[in-house]
Amino acid sequence: MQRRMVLAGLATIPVFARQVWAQAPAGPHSLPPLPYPTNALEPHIDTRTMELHHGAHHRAYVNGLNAALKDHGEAAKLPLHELLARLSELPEGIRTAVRNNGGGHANHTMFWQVMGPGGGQPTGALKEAIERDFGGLEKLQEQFNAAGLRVFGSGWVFVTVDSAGKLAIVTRPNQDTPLMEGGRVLFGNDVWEHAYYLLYQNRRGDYLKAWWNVVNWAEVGKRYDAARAGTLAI
Ligand code: MN3
Repeated sequence: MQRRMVLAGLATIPVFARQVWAQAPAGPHSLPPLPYPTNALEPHIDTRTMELHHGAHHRAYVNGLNAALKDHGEAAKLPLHELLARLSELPEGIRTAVRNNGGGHANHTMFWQVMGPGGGQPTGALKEAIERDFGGLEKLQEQFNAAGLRVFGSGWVFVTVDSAGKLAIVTRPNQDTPLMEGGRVLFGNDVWEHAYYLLYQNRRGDYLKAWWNVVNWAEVGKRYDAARAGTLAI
């Protein structure tokens, strides 16, 4: 029964991803389960996009990262945020693979967490920080959406948080992340076409606007508290 369920899930994953999965070495990193069903973010993010994005794209980053670390025991022992902060210390032969796949693993692990079907609004210390650093949620959203639109090609738009709780909007190309400079990500949105093309086609601006409907502010608030306590990792 268990096996049949796993195979039924596989049917939704394209052949290329199944092949990567079959060849990938086990661990040390693994694909975290989605914290909600794949249809939970409808109508803003469609089920098929979620299935492919989590089950194929994110899975490929995890497998690529494990493959890169296969013969590098010391690097394989590091927690992901530390591995990414120490890219320059890695052997040149695996640095690009770890940057792309490790960054992809970290970015998507964060991305699933900061979304949810509930919506809500920022509260407490997070709400105060948004007022202080952006002049309110609407202004944050405007600046964040504009920054996301300016990313040429594939990349991410993030709100970073430092240990004092100060917030800032930054963008990064490809699967780069502020974790690579030792920074911390409060939340971020994926502006690779695979994140929105099935539902929004080339209308990235519409996707950026709609995405705010699925931000899980309770979870972002917990991440804000963790950042100030020094315990936020990914
Ligand atoms: Mn993605």
